[in-house]
Formats: sequence, C-alpha cells, structure tokens
Amino acid sequence: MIQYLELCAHIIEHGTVKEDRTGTGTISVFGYQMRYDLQKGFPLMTTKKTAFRLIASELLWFLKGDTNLKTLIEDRNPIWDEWGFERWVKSEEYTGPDMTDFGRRSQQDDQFAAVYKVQMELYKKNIVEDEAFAEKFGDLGPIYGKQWRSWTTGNDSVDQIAALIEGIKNNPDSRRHIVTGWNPSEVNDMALPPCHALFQFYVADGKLSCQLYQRSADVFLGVPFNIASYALLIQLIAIECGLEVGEFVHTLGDAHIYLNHIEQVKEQLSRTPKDLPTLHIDMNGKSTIFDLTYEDISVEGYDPYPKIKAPIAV
Ligand code: THF
Repeated sequence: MIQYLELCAHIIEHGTVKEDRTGTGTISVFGYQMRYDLQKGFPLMTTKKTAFRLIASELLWFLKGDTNLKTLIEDRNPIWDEWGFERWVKSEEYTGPDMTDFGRRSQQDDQFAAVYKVQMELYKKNIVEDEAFAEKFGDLGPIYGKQWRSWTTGNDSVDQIAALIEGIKNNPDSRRHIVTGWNPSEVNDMALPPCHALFQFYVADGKLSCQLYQRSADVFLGVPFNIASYALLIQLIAIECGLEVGEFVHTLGDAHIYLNHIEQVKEQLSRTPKDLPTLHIDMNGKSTIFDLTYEDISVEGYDPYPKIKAPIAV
C-alpha cells in the first residue's frame, strides 16, 4: 500500500490548507491517481488495522439497493450513524436536548459528548425496535443503493448494477460499463451526496478492472475503506461474470486530510507496509453475489499494525 502512503506524503508536502463544509479545516490537493493490481493481493491497509467486516457490510448494503440505516445497525456497523442521526435531530419530531453541530461539539466538549452519546444510543435503539421510526428516520435518502439499483426518471427505473453485469457478460469490450451515483436532481435529498460518484469497468485479457472517480476523499478515514470496498466490488462482479480480477484505478478530486488527522497520518507514515492479505469469498452454495452476507466474505493473512483512532468529520 505504498501508493496510499505516497498520497498522504504528497498532500502534506504540496497541499493547501482550506476550510470545508464541516468546519474542521483540511489540507488538500485537487486531482490524484493511484493504481492497485489486485493480482498482487487484496489492498487492505496494513499500516493500521482496518475493520474489513464494516467495509463488506457497507458494500453489500449498497448492492442490495438498501438506503436504510437499520440494516447497518443490525450488522453492528456504525459508519453511517451520524448521517441518519443528523436527519433525526433536525426533524420537527425531535424534542431532546439541542444537538446543533453535534459532530464538532462532541469533540470539544466532554459534557456535551456524554449527552450526545445518550441521544445517539436512543436513536439507534428506536431504529431497531420501532419499524415506523426506522422507515422514517433510518432512511438516508436516495443515496448509493437507490441510484445503483433503481435510478428513477419519471416512470422509468434503471438497475445500473444489473445492466453493468449484463453489459460485461455480453459485450466485454464496451466502453460504456458505467455506474453513476451522482444524480443531480436528487442530490439535495441525500443525507450525503455520493463521494464515490462514478465508476467504469474495463475488461482485457480475461481480467476485470475498474476506475473510480471520487469527488471528495477523506484520506485518513474514508480512503482506506473506499479502496478495499472497490477491490471487493471488482471481485464480486468478476465472480458474477466469470472473470479474473485486474486493476483498481482510483482517481481523486478534492483529496484532503482533516487537520485533526495530521498526527495520525504521520504515525501511519512512520510504519513500513507489510504483505497484503488475500480475499476469501465463500459462496456457501449461493448462486449469486446478491445473496451473500458479510459473514461469507473474509480476508486471510491480515497482520496489520494497530488501529489508529481519529474523529470523523460530520
Ligand atoms: N464522511 C467523512 N467525513 N468521511 C468519510 O470517509 C465518509 N464516508 C462515508 C460517509 N461519510 C463520510 C462513511 N464512511 C469511518 C470510516 C468510513 C466511513 C465512516 C467512518 C470510520 O470512522 N472509521 C474508523 C473506525 C471504524 C471502526 O469502528 O473500526 C477507522 O479507524 O477506520 C466515505 O465514504
């Protein structure tokens, strides 16, 4: 994963400090590309422990067309919690303590952090236990799952993933194997507009490759997840199409390190990458990848350095 460490070093050396939507502040560059040869191992960060289980659970959630937090909470996957919670506390039905700017305040104020934690636990409990509540306040809007599996225009609905698989199978040389999550007419209804906005698949020599255009890249927390997620997606689509895996080409727009992640990044840069793990998918008699659960997917030979904690910007 030297490519990733090079990206971090590049941003620290050449980046510009600027403000961002979350008020945290970042150092960033615009436009950057990395390539990962999936024949050389599965690109899961070895310089910090990265929770692959969460990555697999999130990707399967997208692939099933699901946009409700309930599924992730049931998988014990917390990575989208803040975005559901934000919708809930901004709604008219929320009557608890003031949660304005909870992301930033919970990092700066221990007393507030404790109150926030209670409200977040209550929110998650309600999502799991109350179906009507989950339907209303667990939904994150027309994010990835909706756009990938049922992009709608008028009465027309397009399943981009089904079309992608059919296209790769029937016309591998096509230059139109594209899936886009960026739907301009629905962006404003999303809890978070897609960061991984558009991807294209490519077939050559029996190998399947994919290039992603990521408009916004949270380099310390998000990018390790994004790389492993797309490497897994390529493997899943390859299984469905009877192909080998090729390369993941990762193209970044605004590639930023949050200013409160700099020390963590420097810690990671001091570590020497280890051998990559391998990906193991157990179809368990299932006939399509759409029936898999995260328990069917694992990495073998993963021996990372310890986890490095960092606050997420909301
Ligand atoms: N918002 C921001 N600011 N950054 C992102 O990377 C991001 N995402 C998704 C949606 N909004 C985002 C969510 N993806 C973690 C990782 C990925 C996320 C969200 C959170 C995270 O906190 N990871 C920690 C802890 C994980 C754990 O519990 O073990 C880590 O150390 O990796 C980008 O698509």
